Amino acid sequence: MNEVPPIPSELITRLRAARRVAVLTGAGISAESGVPTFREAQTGLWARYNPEELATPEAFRRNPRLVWEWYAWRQERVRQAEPNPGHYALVEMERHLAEFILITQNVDGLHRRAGSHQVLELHGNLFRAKCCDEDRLVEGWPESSDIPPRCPHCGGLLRPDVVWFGEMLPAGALRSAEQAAASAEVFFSIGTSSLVYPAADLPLIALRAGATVVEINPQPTPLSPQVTFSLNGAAGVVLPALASQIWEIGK
Ligand code: BV8
Ligand code: ZN
Repeated sequence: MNEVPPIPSELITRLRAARRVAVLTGAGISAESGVPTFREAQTGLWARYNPEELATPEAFRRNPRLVWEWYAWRQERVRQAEPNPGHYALVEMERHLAEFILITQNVDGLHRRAGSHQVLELHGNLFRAKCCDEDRLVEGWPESSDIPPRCPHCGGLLRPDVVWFGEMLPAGALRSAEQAAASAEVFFSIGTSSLVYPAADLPLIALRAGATVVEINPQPTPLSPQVTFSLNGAAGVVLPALASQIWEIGK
């Protein structure tokens, strides 16, 4: 998993000439930071739960305490994690390109912690909470034994500010992501199983608009047969190698 796969010279040429690049990331880019990917088996007391069943409004309605504690556990995992070379290579990419947008499905906030600025969070963020009744962000709440805690404004239940299955994505972020995919010269799909919609549509929008689409993933995905270039390796290995070959970084 740690060797750098061959990077086609045609891809290097296109990236050197590119002015507009868009990137879609999934849980795989945080794997090398030690954050488990969304679909890999969960550990410890969460082993018996399927994330796709927990990340739903139904699960929260049925057992708000269980769902809140699952997110608290994930927050703790992320707090102990650090961005990895894959995150930092994307920060470099943003610095070198005239127009660059980073669209993420991840809710761990690691892209911003690494120093990326143009980030669109399609599925929200683990570290933000919102009131179920007022649907507004809540920055803080008084210490209490309530799990989930209560909204300090109206007493309603608080929930993580993430997009659950069956919920709409933030309209502004999705629209910007679709526009970026439609106008990018090069579109990267990195560390995602390409199973979840509408995020999984973005590389297809880029393809239809004539972009060069590059997938970086150690495993094949449903997108793999359609991309222009497939780099079968770990993001934390492939992205730094790509950045150094394009911008001679670290030479
Ligand atoms: C919506 C936030 C509509 C919460 C998440 C049938 C067909 C089409 C669509 C649907 C359908 N049935 C249902 C739907 C809709 C559904 C959907 O797409 N379901 C899928 C499963 C079929 N979508 C939704 O519900 C979306 N909303 O459609 O609303 C609507 C319309 C009208 C009115 C109301 C509603 C909402 C989707 C968002 C759900 N929330 N997360 C949380 O995180 O707790 S999605 C969840 O999956 C994660 O957040 C993650 O972001 C996302 C995708 O997973 P990945 O990031 O790809 O992670 P995964 O583990 O799957 O894969 C990791 C990959 O990394 C692997 O490929 C692995 O090989 C690779 N990898 C590993 N190591 C590395 C690596 N790659 C690189 N380097 C490494 N080192
Ligand atoms: Zn409230």
